[in-house]
Amino acid sequence: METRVQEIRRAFDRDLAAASDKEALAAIRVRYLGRRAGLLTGLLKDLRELSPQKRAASGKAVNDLKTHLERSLEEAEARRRGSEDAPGEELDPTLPGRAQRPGTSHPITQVRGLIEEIFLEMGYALESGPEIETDYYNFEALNMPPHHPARDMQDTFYLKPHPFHPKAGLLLRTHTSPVQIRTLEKQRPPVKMVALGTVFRRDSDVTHSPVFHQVEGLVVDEGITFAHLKGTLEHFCRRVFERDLTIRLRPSYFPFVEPGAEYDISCIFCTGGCSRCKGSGFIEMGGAGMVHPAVFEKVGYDPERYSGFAFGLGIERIAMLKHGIDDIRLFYENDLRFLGQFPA
Ligand code: FA5
Repeated sequence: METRVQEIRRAFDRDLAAASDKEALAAIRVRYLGRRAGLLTGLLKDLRELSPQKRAASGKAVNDLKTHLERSLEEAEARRRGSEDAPGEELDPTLPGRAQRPGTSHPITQVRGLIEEIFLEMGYALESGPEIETDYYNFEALNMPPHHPARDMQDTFYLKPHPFHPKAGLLLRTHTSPVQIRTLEKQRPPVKMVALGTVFRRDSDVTHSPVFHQVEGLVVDEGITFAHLKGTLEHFCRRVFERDLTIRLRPSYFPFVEPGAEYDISCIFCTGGCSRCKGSGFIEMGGAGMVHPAVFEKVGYDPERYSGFAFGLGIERIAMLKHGIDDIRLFYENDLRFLGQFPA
């Protein structure tokens, strides 16, 4: 029996080494492991007919052979499958390629681009300022001296003095209004500028984020009036929301404008009151007003000669209204299921 086992093993190894394709391997499986007439099946049958002592002696050899046959065949079949899948072996050039989804710009970047475009059309210049600001530009030059209660509305992140910025009192700007001061310092009227950029506040809920984006507008010249402000806001809001709407100005307080106002647009979602306008028919947009004489004095302009208007608004707010988004955090989660809905 042991001699037969060895013969079968040698023959199997020879056959397996010579097998070059799937069919040859299948034939070997039938020849050696086939249920009815396989050589191993034959051996097992013969084993059953041996006396108990002889069966015990030959049983181990037959079992080892069985393990060898099964394992070697499985390995050979796996190798063949692997080489079939290898690149270049059976390339089908007619298969369609995997589509690459083109990237798009972030919805905030898209809305920012649209806002810039509208103001450039109106002849505004684009200005910018640093995101790490001094207390002077962020508050003091805007008529908010230390301990002014209006500072409480814009709590922010303060930087400790550091070798790279040794001056005390540096902070992350809370609004884009410091760019008003920087622009008025560097040029003389007529001034007609917008500044768009990132701002920071200690603020967080479904409509407020600690990092967000604002637009600042400033026009200064002789003879600028509140009517210019209203007309500008109305034209801008109609362009950005692509529809006819009206502007409503409500008296409000910002220390750097006088008179100051908050401006609303007639609701873009309804005609008679809905949850988005809280039944009022108007939606809040931002703050605005006429440049305060104290600001002109800080930058050395004669408030008797020059007048101007300024306004500010949040880019996220515009994007949320334009796209009907209720939760500001969606903009920053980088979820492609959300971002993919804004093809550029
Ligand atoms: C200001 O920041 C003033 N600098 C605006 C201004 C400019 C007034 C020029 C007068 C003249 P306010 O704090 O209201 O104002 O912010 C303006 C807009 O920024 C708000 O209407 C809102 O849309 C947006 N905003 C404010 N805080 C947040 C926040 N945490 N997250 C997202 N958007 C915000």
